[in-house]
Amino acid sequence: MARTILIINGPNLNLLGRREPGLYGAKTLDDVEKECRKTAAGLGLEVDFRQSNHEGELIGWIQDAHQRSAGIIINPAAYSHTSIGIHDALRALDLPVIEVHISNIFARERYRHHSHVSAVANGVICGLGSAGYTLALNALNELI
Ligand code: CA2
Repeated sequence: MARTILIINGPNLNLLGRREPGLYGAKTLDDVEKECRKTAAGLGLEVDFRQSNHEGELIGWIQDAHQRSAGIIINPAAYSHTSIGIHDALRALDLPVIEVHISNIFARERYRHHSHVSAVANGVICGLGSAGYTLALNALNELI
């Protein structure tokens, strides 16, 4: 069985570390990817790390995941709160899914309190900064 974890990042996460460090921390998305690769190597996992600002592209990656991935870590960013399409794509996929948010979405605006992804995720990690990604890798390692 494939031991590759697909890590998907949604819109504007390419700006990590460059804007709003008080909210999202000082690490760039490249730094997060490096941390994920290091943790994955220790667990004997491969990582396929991606970011897109386009909902349809994210949905395409989710649809294709069953061919080459053992599980998904997804930070859907703003699409968490709006996208039935991402919810449906994850629901149709028979792979474990962990949803990650860098910030604590429940301590923020009301419109961030609900995520359409959470109902189709095996687990949700939020508010722990970029450590959420490596915690999710450890959790997925137990699930796959
Ligand atoms: O806390 C998270 O990880 C979020 O998924 C981040 C999203 C936000 O819409 C969610 O409610 C919570 C925003 C990602 C935008 O990232 C930026 C990073 C730096 C500067 C500007 C935006």
